[in-house]
Amino acid sequence: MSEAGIPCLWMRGGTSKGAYFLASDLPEDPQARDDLLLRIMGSPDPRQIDGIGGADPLTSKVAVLSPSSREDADVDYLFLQVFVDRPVVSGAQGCGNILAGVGPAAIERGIVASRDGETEVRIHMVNTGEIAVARVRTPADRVCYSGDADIAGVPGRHAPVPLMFQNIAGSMCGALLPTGKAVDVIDGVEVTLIDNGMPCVILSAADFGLTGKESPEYLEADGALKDRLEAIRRKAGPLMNLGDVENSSVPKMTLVSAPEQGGAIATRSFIPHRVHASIGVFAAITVATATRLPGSPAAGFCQPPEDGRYRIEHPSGAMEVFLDIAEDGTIKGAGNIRTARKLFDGLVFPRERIG
Ligand code: NQM
Repeated sequence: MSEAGIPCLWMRGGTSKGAYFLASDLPEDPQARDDLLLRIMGSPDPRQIDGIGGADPLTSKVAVLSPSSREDADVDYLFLQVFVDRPVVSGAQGCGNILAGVGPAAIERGIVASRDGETEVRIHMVNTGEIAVARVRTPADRVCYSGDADIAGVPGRHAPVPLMFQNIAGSMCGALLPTGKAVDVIDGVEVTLIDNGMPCVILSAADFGLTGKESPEYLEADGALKDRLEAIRRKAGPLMNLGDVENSSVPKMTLVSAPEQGGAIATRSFIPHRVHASIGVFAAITVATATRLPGSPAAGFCQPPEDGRYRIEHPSGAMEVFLDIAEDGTIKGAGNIRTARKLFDGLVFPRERIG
């Protein structure tokens, strides 16, 4: 017998797309929930043909929302990455792009009351335990998705959703530099193992014989490169306090090189097996942070911008992230502007269990 439809908001958050659910509409047991999400997305299957996933890690994402369990937040947001071609659902990372849709979705679903004009939504990011503050346009108390903000990787202009974060260092690794060093050497390659919101391994593209400006398709077709990066990633996992990362979406592998569009640095990000069409929000903040570490493969490309605005170049343009830097050089906070859009609101019908 087919299962009943489950209320689901399908939204674009930044340069990603995902299914936004109320926790109360999903099974409480994590294993039953993950099994259901795999069937909803159509995983494991490289085409996700029998589900709503878009056959790409950037469009196979889930946000689970509930009224906040914390006094200092309005909504709890659990991010889940549904792997496309493996039966894996991982909560080992947050996602700043899907985060952009959380404020609007929380208002749409009545978790957060809107205010006439603009509504500030304090979001408890359950994966990392940190708080994000989003500002959502709400003229006449309704979420407004149209506006003038333009983000690289998304056609057209939309209402801006400014996001601010504090104390995101060591979000998953326990410390900004989990090995205590700005540079480690793995398999003979100099790397920076760093987490300012997203666990990332920063590597110089030149160390792999690359310019760092190659297209995602070109990089994905290079099996030898992918094998080398995956070998380094597996060794980096335990060093970053992430344990065995075989079935984990972190750490991300970010190749860096000199900027060529006036930005701070150029990037190509393996997330961790496919190459990102642009770059994740927390990943960009983490790369910007790495540019400040003497000796890092990310250092030396840019003069630190005086206003703290770092443009991180990526395959579809550049993402600007803001670092709020204290006088002693520590990073107090970070921010970014995203856009989001409600694409579909309805019931989703999961595929039946196979076998
Ligand atoms: O780093 C993709 C995305 C992301 C993550 C990924 C993200 C972030 O672009 O904050 O947004 O790295 O898997 O959605």
